[in-house]
Amino acid sequence: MNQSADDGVIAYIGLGSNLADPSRQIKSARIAIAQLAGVKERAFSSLYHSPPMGPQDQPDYVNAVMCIATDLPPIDLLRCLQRIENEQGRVRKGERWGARTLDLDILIYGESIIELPDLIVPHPGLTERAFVLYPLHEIAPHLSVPGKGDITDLLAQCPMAELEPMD
Ligand code: A4P
Ligand code: MG
Repeated sequence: MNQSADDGVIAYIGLGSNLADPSRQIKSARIAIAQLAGVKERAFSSLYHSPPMGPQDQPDYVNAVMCIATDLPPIDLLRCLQRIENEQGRVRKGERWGARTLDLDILIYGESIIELPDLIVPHPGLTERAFVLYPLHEIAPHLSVPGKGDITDLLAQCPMAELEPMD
């Protein structure tokens, strides 16, 4: 169901946090995203816990995926998500894959394949990351990821490893 809908385009957002009470950060971000003008929440996955990908000297992460219907163009949606990251205390230190209070990635935007300097969609990490694929599959088990294939096939090639659903 990644076609357009009455309320706009169906998009999927990846949420991640590993600082300052990560579960609370994810829940606050969910509310902030759902309150954006031009955005309606369609589904929200369970929260998932996992060890950090990248530098290991940082806390474990909490991740989730949200499905929205939106009439915001993709770049406007990105700017809104970056504003929410900043409002929740995100500090960019320039370290790749470093610790953060909140990371919001546009995973999928309808059928679009976008390759702009500031925005690549579908998100390039999507196919390798268990902490993205499993929550995405939970809320969209029949999804076809533009240019990448069916979510079930992607999931079959990505071990769950240490990813754990939280209560
Ligand atoms: N950007 C390009 N495409 C997109 C998109 N589809 N969605 C640009 C959002 N942003 C996109 O992002 C850097 C730039 O990516 C932005 O300026 C935007 O224009 P950023 O959020 O400032 O920096 P970042 O998040 O540190 O970089 P990056 O490469 O996006 O990091 P990732 O890939 O998000 O990885 N381990 C676990 N277990 N769980 C995690 O969630 N996350 C990371 C961060 C590392 N390890 C993790 C997790
Ligand atoms: Mg990011």
